Amino acid sequence: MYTETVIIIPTYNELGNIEKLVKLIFKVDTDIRILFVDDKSPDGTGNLIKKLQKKNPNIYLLEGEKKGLGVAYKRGFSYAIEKMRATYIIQMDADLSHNPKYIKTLTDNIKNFDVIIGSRYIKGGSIPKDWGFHRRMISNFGNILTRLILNIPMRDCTSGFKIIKTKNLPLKFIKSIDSNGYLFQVELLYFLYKSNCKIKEIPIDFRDRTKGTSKMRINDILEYFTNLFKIRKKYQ
Ligand SMILES: Nc1nc2c(ncn2[C@@H]2O[C@H](COP(=O)(O)OP(=O)(O)OP(=O)(O)O)[C@@H](O)[C@H]2O)c(=O)[nH]1
Ligand SMILES: [Mg+2]
Repeated sequence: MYTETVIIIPTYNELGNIEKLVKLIFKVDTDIRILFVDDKSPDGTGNLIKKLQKKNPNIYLLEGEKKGLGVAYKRGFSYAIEKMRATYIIQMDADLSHNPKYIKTLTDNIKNFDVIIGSRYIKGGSIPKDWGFHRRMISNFGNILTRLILNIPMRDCTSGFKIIKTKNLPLKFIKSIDSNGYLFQVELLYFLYKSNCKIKEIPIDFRDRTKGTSKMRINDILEYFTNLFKIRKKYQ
């Protein structure tokens, strides 16, 4: 089986968001494949996805134990590359923070690049107006520090909304990723940058989730800063 584009969506307790998300994605592109990676969500997200699969063969589901976002993504990437033979992978959150309308912008722009990032921090992009001081600081400061420590030009290094040409993603690299949370995005991006990929950022308006709760905890933030230097060393 060969597939043009696979959207990988990790889910943990996203029951309230899945139906709307799927509907909006297929409104943008009827041929696209969606690969959900669900970690046995207690709220029954997996069962809902199985129900939707019966109506639409373009929906795929990988289930596993909860070991964090990075591990879930690794499973999804391996499957999309090895089993589905995807040419492009799109990464996207399930909570409707990433407006599916940008899928078209990503697929339109990838032709002449290796990676297109949906970016909150370039001109035309935005974060929610009601984000409190703390959240703004963590996200802004986190991105600035990441750029400085890794010496990379990208403005939004932690974005979870991007498209990647899979020819730039050897399975050996995917299996070697050891970052979780936001850091998964950074390690992936740093590897691609170090492999001389052509990377472009396009502006997105990032919205806050309205349903479900955030899974990011203080541990993730701590892990983030202690591990930036490890990543730099790993790919130098
Ligand atoms: N499979 C899997 N998915 C996860 C895990 N942790 C988070 N996710 C999913 O990854 C995506 C991003 O997580 P979010 O909780 O939205 O994190 P965030 O965007 O930083 O925080 P909020 O939007 O404020 O909730 C969502 O689709 C989550 O359901 C996990 O351990 N396993
Ligand atoms: Mg979110």
